[in-house]
Amino acid sequence: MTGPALARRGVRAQGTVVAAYRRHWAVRTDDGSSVNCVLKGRGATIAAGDRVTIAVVAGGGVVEEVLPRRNLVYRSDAFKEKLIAANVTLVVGVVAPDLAVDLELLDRWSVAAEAEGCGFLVCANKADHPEFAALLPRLAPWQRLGYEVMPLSAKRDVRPLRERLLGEHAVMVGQSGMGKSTILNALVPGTAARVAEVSVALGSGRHTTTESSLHLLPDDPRGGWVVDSPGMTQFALAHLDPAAIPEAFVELRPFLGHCRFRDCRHDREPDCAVRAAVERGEIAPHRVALMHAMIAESRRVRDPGR
Ligand SMILES: Nc1nc2c(ncn2[C@@H]2O[C@H](COP(=O)(O)OP(=O)(O)O)[C@@H](O)[C@H]2O)c(=O)[nH]1
Ligand SMILES: [Mg+2]
Ligand SMILES: [Zn+2]
Repeated sequence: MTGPALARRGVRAQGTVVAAYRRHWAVRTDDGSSVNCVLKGRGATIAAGDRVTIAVVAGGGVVEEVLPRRNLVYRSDAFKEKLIAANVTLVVGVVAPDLAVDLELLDRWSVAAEAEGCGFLVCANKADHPEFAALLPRLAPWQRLGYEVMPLSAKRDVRPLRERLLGEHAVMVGQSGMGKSTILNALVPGTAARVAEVSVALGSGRHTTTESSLHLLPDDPRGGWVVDSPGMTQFALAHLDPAAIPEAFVELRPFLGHCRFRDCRHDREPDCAVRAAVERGEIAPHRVALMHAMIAESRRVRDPGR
């Protein structure tokens, strides 16, 4: 335990989970102490960003209660769930010009953000890179959907992103190598050292970003924070309710409820408002194809016999 005095033994405190490793959680109490905690009882889901009540005991703390959360951003397929963060207000998808960007991930991140009631921002990093000019036009479709695409050079100046993140509870997602850790280090100096310290304290013994970690934005009176998540090559959202998935595609919303059949799957039904919009060129066909694929993923997990 480090930091100011309030978190003395026997004292109860509220705080925010900043890192998780197996059955251990690093909690930052509201008075600024860092306490390495275990859970009382079993079975609770706890993610970075969760608000918890802890009791301080010899050598650390015990999580007594996870306070109600506004949302939980996580990935899931038929085999595993990977928690990313709780109480999120903004998902930041990081891409860069020097690696092969899987653009389907951008759609999936935007769907995850919409499904959890968050904003979505595309951060186009490495603006100083010679190939950057070729990346921006590829991101235009997300701009047309209404999402902000922010060019950034983490190596030169992260201030535009910092301004945008003030007061937000943000998670950065992206493939490995896009620059998430570099961005975070520039936003919150000393991050790499702190991640290493926490991972040693929690017994992971690894100094890499294998789990999500939460970092307070310095000098933000509104208490903004950013979560760095491990690099990912897939982003499955099998836990989403199939019926809620179309709503998470922003451009479909104006058409939902206007099909002939109330339970229209927007597939082969006659008088489908969504398909009509695709045919008029108002909706990109690949987004509707992804919607169908995500609904199928979700159904397979709910009913593996299908
Ligand atoms: N040219 C350039 N390189 C960057 C920038 N940001 C990160 N990088 C480099 O990209 C590589 C991957 O960065 P890292 O932060 O580890 O990516 P992560 O896997 O997403 O966390 C490193 O070699 C960084 O130095 C940038 O703005 N410009
Ligand atoms: Mg990283
Ligand atoms: Zn329809």
